[in-house]
Amino acid sequence: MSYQPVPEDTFSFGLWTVGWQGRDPFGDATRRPLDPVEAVHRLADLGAYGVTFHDDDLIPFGSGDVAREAAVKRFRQALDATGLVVPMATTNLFTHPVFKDGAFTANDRDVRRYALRKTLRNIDLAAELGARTYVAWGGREGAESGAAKDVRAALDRMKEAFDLLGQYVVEQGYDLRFAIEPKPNEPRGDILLPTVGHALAFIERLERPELYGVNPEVGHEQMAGLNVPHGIAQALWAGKLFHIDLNGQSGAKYDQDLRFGAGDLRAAFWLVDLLETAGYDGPRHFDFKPPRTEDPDGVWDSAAGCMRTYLILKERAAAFRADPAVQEALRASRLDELARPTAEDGLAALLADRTAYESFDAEAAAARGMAFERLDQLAMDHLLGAR
Ligand code: 3MF
Ligand code: MG
Ligand code: MG
Repeated sequence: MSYQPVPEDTFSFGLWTVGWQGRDPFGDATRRPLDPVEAVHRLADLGAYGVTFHDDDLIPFGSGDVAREAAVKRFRQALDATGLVVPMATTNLFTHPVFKDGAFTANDRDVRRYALRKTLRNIDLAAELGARTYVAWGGREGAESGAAKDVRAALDRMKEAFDLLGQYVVEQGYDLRFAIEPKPNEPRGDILLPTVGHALAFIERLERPELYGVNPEVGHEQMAGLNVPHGIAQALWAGKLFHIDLNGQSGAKYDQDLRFGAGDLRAAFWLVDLLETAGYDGPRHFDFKPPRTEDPDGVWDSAAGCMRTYLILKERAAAFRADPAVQEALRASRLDELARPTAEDGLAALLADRTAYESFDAEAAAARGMAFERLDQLAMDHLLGAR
């Protein structure tokens, strides 16, 4: 196996990922700015199929109309030359100091109106470039202290913002859906819509819930100590996995943005197994930061590594599923029984069934082993290449 990515693998990267200059809270940039046009060419050479961007990644904040048009034209020419597509776009509502208290939920009303206009403007560009998904990460929608944010009022404002964006997309006739990206903290002390579950519940309160799904990020869920494949599975179950941000994270600590598969490799294995078997047909999008130790060659090694690890895990997960010993172990752990409804005979039959309760032998049932350890070691063997 060469693990050489091809466009059919639908790998995409944000301009801000390979373009990250390595500026962090403790140190200055370690790399020069990367021209978006060069990023497009290098990503295409590596075998990616798509590139994504925040408005400000492509058009520097504050650019006039002439500079804006020139930047878009160059970018479009690079897309045409390479065949790369733009499956998703998003808005930067967190870098400029005006967004220090958030955007859609900033206490300042004029900041909220500006944030909406900035987003609507970039939605036009996203539609123009053929994007089908518009991601919204509420990076600074949150607080550091209790009285600073009335969370219920802020959620009203968040709903108001998303309802307006949905109205706009419908009125313009754009073929675009929104994907809300949860994150528990960083850069704010606490961020609103901190997990996949919070975002899914929020979406049901919107005027057009069908227009909105989630864009979970591996590291964001892990920062909250959560099981990523479980969260993704619930999003799939709800029909709401519109997009995904793949990266790596070692447990509940600062936002590491490691390349995909670094950090919790077992979670990455189960995630790839899930995405490849559950019918997810969206892009495999990487949102990572090549560490600031890397020079430009290291950046491209890091990007290539994200795709290579995904393809290796895809192969290992398929081998795991195809292994007769695994299929036997799955039966021994009674996964087939979990797939069967509990009371397909109906409530009356359940109530009349004496074996379900009166004569049920709880002690005997309790004594049955689940055989999960054997099953998990088979997965481990496949993951480690020992089978
Ligand atoms: C931050 C993120 C963001 C979002 C992006 C929207 C800068 O931790 O993950 O990346 O993904 O703003 O796609
Ligand atoms: Mg992130
Ligand atoms: Mg992200």
